[in-house]
Amino acid sequence: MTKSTIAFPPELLHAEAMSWIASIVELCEPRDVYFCDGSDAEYKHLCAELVKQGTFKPLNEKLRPNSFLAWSDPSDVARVEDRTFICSRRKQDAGPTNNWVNPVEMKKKLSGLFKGCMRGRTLYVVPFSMGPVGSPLSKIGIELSDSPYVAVNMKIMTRMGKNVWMALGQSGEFVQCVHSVGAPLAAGQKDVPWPCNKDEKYIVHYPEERAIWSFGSGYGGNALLGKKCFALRIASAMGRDQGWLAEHMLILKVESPTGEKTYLSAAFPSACGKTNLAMLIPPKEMQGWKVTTLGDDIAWLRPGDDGRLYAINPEAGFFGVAPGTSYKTNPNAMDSIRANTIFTNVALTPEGDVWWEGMTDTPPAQLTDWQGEAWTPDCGRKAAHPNARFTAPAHQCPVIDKDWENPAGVPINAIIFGGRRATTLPLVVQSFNWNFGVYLAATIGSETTAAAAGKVGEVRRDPFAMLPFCGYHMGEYFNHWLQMGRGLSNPPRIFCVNWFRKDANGKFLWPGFGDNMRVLRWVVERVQGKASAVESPLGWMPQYSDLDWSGLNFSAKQFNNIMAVDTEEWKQEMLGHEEFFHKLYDHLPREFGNMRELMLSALWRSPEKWEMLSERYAEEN
Ligand code: SAT
Ligand code: MN
Repeated sequence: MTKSTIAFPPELLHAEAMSWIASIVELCEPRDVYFCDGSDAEYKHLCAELVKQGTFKPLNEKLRPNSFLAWSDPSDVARVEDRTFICSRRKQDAGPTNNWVNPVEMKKKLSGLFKGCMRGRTLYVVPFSMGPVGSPLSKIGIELSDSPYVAVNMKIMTRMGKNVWMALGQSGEFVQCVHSVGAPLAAGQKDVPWPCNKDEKYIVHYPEERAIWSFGSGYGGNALLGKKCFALRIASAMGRDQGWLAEHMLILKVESPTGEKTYLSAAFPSACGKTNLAMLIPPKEMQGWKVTTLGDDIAWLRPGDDGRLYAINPEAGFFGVAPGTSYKTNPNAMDSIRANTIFTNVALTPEGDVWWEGMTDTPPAQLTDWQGEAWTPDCGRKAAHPNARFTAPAHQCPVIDKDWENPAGVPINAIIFGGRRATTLPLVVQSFNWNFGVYLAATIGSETTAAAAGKVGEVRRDPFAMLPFCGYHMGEYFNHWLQMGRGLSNPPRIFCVNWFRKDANGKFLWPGFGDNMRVLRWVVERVQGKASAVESPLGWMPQYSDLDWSGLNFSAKQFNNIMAVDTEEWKQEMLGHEEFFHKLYDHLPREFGNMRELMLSALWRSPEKWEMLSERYAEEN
């Protein structure tokens, strides 16, 4: 294949895109080039090809219609953060929390790796829109990938196909995404079911050029470049320059029994049940309350002319963690994946369906595990990889909101930040104001468990749940959030939650799941000015009588335990903030210093004297 023989589709009128595609063809030397049109017929055809090649196993048509199972190479099962780079021109623009290499040097390295890297393979041209095609909040990308697995996943996860060429026109902007599994085939060489490169992996972002180059992995966020690479890392840098926010947040709507609608977005570090919260089913005793889903992972937020913040979900599908998902924990997710779904690294049942840990109470008597080995419940191995995934169209979710594709977005009334903390952080608190909310969001994190590296109980800060996903200096990111607040006359109210507080015996104090609706109700009623609260050094807190307890046996004493603000714990916590902020010192907002001082002085006062804090916070910030 040479660049002069590329058959561009008639809809593609963008000269710059065409010459860029030609230059990548010249560099990577694919056997041929295929332009995806995004049709269902094409999807079917590509899936059939993937079956032929051994990458996909078709699942039982009755049990899991039009669905497929892929098993990856055992070495290619998750994002590779230590191989992820933000190559801004200046090191300080990437900041101390990102890996950085000089872009000139990185390009030299990558042009070596990409030279001829697609030999023997087809290059798929995947035009996609993050957000509804043509929405003023959406952005276009073009991914050039030698992986048909990527092409079919992108069809589910984004708006992909021909009409994107139309939206792009002759001179529209697009993000350049180049992806190779890094496994060229010599003449006559037989392919493997999951090609990847075991020695070299690079997930590289050039934020100034809005370009992404990914080499060596076929998996998830390493390869589906619309997701974390574009919609978070590149988009966060775009948002900084253009006055909007790209966030690692779910979006949901709460509707009250009287029909009032409140839109919430929420950020949590990984393994905090974001998909479960996005699709929450309220307890049956809370008659008439309804939750609908707009997104489970990423939100793009932009100020509207009315001074409110509007959100879209840039994605079109769910790329969710399978293990732990069940009809008990998340029936809506289970219904979303009942058909037309790609499963990766889950186990196969003898009937040709899928299974993973936690899907049913009793595991099947025999399975084929995610590495293709025979599996029985007593074999001592996991049947599914813990990071096994499903890729499913969002419209299959039974509680998908009717506005989930509204090109104007939805007005966000409240933003929730969650931590995973066994101690210290109360169940819920409302920030006094936007700026203080930014401070609290900058300090969220989770305690390390025995399985993770580091000391048990050590807090890993994950500001805004964006640590691996911010495409520029984290301190500048905090400043950008403060700046955004200044431009909003009706900003969302900010809340912090912690579903994971434990008692002295290590037992969770809060039931979680559907019962989180009790907290959401208070949040909604605070936004509407209906619920009362008391002041604490951390913000406004509900009292026992402010929450809806119908159908749950939860005493005032239990509530006080889960809401307690312990001065000694908070002295430690504030030291932890300082230690973390130290890393970002030269770019840290000045406002953060004032807020620390106020928090510290408030913590030193007795609870009887906590009153009027809100006014002091407002004055000083
Ligand atoms: O693989 S993804 O990056 O898409 C998901 C995740 O790791 O959070
Ligand atoms: Mn995520």
